[in-house]
Amino acid sequence: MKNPELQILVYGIDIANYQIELSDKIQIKEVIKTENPNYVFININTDDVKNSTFKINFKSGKRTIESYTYELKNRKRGSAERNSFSSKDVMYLAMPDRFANGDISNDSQPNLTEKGNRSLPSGRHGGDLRGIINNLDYLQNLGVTALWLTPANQDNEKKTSYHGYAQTDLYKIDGRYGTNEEYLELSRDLQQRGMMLIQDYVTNHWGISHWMIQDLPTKDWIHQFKDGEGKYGFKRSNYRTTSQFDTNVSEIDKKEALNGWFDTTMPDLNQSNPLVLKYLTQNAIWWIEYAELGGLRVDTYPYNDKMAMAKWAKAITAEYPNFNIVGEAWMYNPAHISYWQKDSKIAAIDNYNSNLPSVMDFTLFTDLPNALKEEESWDKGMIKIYNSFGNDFLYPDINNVLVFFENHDTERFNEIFKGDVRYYKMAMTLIATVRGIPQIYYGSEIGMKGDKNKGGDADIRRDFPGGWETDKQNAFNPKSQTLEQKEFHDFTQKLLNWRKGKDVIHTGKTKHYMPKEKVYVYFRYNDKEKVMVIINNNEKEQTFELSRFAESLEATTKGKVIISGKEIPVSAQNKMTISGKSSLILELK
Ligand SMILES: [Ca+2]
Ligand SMILES: [Ca+2]
Repeated sequence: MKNPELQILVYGIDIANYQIELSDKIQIKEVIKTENPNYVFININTDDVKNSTFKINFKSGKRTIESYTYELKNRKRGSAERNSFSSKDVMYLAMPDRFANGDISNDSQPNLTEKGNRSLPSGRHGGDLRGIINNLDYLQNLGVTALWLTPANQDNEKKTSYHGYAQTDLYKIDGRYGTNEEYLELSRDLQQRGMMLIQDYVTNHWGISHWMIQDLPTKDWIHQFKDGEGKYGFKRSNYRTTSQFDTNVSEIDKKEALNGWFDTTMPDLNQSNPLVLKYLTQNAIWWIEYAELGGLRVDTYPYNDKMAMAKWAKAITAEYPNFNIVGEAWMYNPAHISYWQKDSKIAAIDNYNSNLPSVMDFTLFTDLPNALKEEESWDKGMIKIYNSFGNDFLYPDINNVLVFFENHDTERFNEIFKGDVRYYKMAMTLIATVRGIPQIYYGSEIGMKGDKNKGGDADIRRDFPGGWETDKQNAFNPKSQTLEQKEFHDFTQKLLNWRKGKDVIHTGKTKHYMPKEKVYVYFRYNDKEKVMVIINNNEKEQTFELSRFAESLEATTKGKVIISGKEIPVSAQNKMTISGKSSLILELK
């Protein structure tokens, strides 16, 4: 690696009471001991290591009590330049437990507490990596190119562990999903298809059953509150992460936001402890290298120590200069979100640079369904979408922003609009043609619903139909999709596959025109191509003069309709008609 320093954590009863020696005359730079004698941290310089393995010997006087063989693998060829996700890609978010069960023999594991039980909405349903590998044709044909899985590492909490965000072993895939080798197999299968795997990384917290939480290396490994509850001083976060940059903030609010726990089973990690930060950094790099990852998605980004996270992102991107990392900064103001993107001028006011390449457009996510369902007025309805893009100047790299209308934590879009495919098509058209990286959520492409308000998180994370052998219907196979599923699916498939080759969408500029009569029009353009997008949220068919768009249309005479392929006359001298509640994408000629 570019950074030759390595910290090896050794765990064992009273291990700190022994002398430590390395074989092959490898020099130890430093041995760090903590108040817990069961841990030692050994710093070495890997440039000093000539062989692929060496021994760590633990001695008492002249006697060797214990010896461990450590393997140092070579870096994989080309790993520094591996392709990472960008605006060329479409990201598909799936939950491994809920997508497909490809191996019923791993549903329950003797060493893992929660057993497979599909009848429990928040239980383990048995989905796994094999199920995903078996359905890669489906994803590839759909037109997605990047697969974001919610955490697949071991989460051995007693219940509701299926979401994976309370990890108990950061170096091991959960046995109910498969093995580390299968995770690598999935990544390689994806790469062979020109696709990539994105890991969901959690720096803010681990599961309370994590072996290191059960025997803390240092008391300050996690945040504990003197007036908190239980053995570990639990206090819930107030979730007010604007405290990260609020110049008027009170210390108590800031402390409770950043150091409070995300949930009772998720002890809040102290990234300002250099040992914690080193562990998180080395672990992330290990996964990128081992599993040949195409990117990271970082959970609960603004809940972390921001100075430590800037170092974390810098250490990773120093090893992998093309590597993309998107942080979940779930905030409601574009200035607040843009603060977290690398080289943000907003953050520079605060003398801060996150080094984080990508963020998520949570304001568009919030505005989009409202815009489509509200009565129009001065500040309501389609104008919300127009106003949302008016904030693009705040982002240092607007093409590296995730655009989405739902994820695993939000109400399902098709639930909000009662399964009305017209709304889905308008929203999909928008996220597939505006700047940024479209991110879609499993099942919506076949019209899946789920009500978070009534059924909680489990209801927006239902099983994909056809992923289980006993399922009555299989939506993975287009031939056995219902007519309704087919309408969602075919539209998505055509749109995403069209988008694949379109530089003008990936990196082109945008020019948009304020909505009139609930019709929103924008153009994506570069030196070679021009695409016109029209979204009509009016129930009625709309006919309008194109002269208002003359500065974009220029000498255009016709346009090819995506998805039908039909050519129609389009010019600034003519009118255009678009049917109610629909969208139109035109490649202009
Ligand atoms: Ca299984
Ligand atoms: Ca925190």
